Amino acid sequence: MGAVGATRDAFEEFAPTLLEEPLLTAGVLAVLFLLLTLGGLVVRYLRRPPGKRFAGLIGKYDAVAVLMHPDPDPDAISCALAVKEIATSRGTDATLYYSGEIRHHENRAFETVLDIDLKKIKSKADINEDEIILVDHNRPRNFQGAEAIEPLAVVDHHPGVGTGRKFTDIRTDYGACASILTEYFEELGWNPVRPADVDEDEEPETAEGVVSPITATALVHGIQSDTKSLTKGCSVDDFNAAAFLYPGIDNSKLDRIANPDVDPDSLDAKARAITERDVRSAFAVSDVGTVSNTDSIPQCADELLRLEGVNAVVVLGDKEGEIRLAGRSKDDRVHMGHAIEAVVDDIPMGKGGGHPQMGGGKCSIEHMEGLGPGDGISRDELHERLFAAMNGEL
Ligand SMILES: [Mn+2]
Repeated sequence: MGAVGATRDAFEEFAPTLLEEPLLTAGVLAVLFLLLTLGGLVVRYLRRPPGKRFAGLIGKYDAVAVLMHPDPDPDAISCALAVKEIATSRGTDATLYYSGEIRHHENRAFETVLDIDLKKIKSKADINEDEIILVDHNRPRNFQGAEAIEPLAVVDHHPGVGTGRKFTDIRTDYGACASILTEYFEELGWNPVRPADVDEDEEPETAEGVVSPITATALVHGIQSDTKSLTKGCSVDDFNAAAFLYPGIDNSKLDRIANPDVDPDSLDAKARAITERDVRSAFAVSDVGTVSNTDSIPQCADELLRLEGVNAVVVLGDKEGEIRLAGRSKDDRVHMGHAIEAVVDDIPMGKGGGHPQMGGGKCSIEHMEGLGPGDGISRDELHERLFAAMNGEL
């Protein structure tokens, strides 16, 4: 007799008992039904899309802090806005924090045109809430007490090992973190609303199920600015997210934040960067002299990198006794962050660093000229050292 036969025998022995005891039968069926239902619920719970898990988690708290990375950009700011909108719909207060500066005139235009309330912090003690959600970065950095923070949740598209205690969603194939938050809205069943449909007095951002035009416009700009208008480093998900948000875009506001007016001083600095450029083979250095707005220095570097045949560029300028350097490289031989670091390393209090394609640094003119232990270097020598660093000679 095989195993099947044995099972059948056992069933035949058990079945009559079941038939004789209707109460027992009902009991067994009820328990079975309960187990199946519970199992189904658990499976459904585990399979909930991240947007629903994220919203459910935030809803458990009275208040959360949303932390952007230092010197937040449109992607980070728009993500923070989206988290706030989700939190508000769940009755949770959300306060948006950043460290550093809101730099670049595009980012400041973003903040003012969209009338966003962001709180600047210098240390962990400036954050009032116990629970912290990180957007567009996965490890808090660049302020006092940053390392001690154990975030509740992390939503990001950068590589890294930072995680949230209860929720982590890092998608490195996405061009913008804003695309991830946009998907959360989709998963929650929310839809963008046409700007004309919104009554200005009515605080639309609290309406559940509706992505406000401010947030939709911000997210689109976040996607555009992190992907060079969907031309660089983006995936189909970024295109889909932009398409989803499209009906909610406030076109005039998007135009104002994407193409802000340029101040005359920045335009002058750009002109000097172009005319004063020193190009040697594939590298360029340009000294724009004294500037009123240091944001113009990296913009000059971006502009010069567009010059045919130039693969790496450093622009320097000064403001209030401090020299700022901004470098860009599309040359695999030049790690721009390391190059600038090597140049300012010998100057007391000099700071430099960055990524392979993008680097920056600063040093005080006083220290450069030799207050410190070294003999000091002149501005012309600094200029020469930049070429040496790009050539890998430092
Ligand atoms: Mn980003």
